Amino acid sequence: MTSAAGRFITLEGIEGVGKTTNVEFVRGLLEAHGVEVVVTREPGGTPLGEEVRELLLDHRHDGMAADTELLLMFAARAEHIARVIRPALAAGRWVICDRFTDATFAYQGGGRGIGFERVALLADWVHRDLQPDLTLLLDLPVETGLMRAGRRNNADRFEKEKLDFFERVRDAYLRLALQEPQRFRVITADAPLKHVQARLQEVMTEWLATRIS
Ligand code: T5A
Repeated sequence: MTSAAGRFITLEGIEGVGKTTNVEFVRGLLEAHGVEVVVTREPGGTPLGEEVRELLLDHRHDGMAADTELLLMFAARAEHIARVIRPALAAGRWVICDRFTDATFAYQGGGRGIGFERVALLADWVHRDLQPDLTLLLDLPVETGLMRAGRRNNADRFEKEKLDFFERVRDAYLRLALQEPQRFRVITADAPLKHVQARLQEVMTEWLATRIS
């Protein structure tokens, strides 16, 4: 079974919600429908983007100006769109991306306090008509997410932020979901993994029913 055109699916949420874990689960669901899938991530997804990611996450750059951070996110994204996302979609592949521009609205717009308007200006410049077809927003309380993420060593520059930063990020994500209910599906991630994945499967099955023939 194949689709006529590529589709663009993103996973979003604060640290530790389970995006990376569930990207693979969603890939499996799509491949079971015969869909050819490209899995990628932001910041990153290209050699240049992965180098920008290192700059963004590295503690050597603690205190980076919020605008620098914002522009680096979009610089990596411009490369990612040109080299990976648009070519894959044009070839009829489906793209699953671990974070995209909603993360910039949430982290830089909400968390850093830049606001949605300036992020929207850059989004319009960098990718105009390109929007995810579906965004799976995994949501849970900030403390739970940070506890899960904190099981790893070497917290990066973002993971060292304080609780109120992540509360603003979570709040921004939930506002985005309210603004675009057609595109977003909010999945409660504060549950055992098998429950989260059962819900993801339900949501994906319903969404795919109208998109794959
Ligand atoms: N960023 C990114 C911006 O500020 N602006 C932007 O525009 C973009 C694109 C790096 C950082 O960049 C920032 C946001 C980030 O701070 P990242 O590496 O994608 O981005 O993000 P992280 O959130 O740091 O990735 P994490 O790995 O912390 O979170 P995930 O991917 O959501 O979580 P995952 O899957 O690694 O799971 C974390 C742990 O929880 C367990 C897993 O096994 C793992 O140990 N887990 C569960 N445990 C119990 N129950 C469940 N249901 C579980 N699901 C997963």
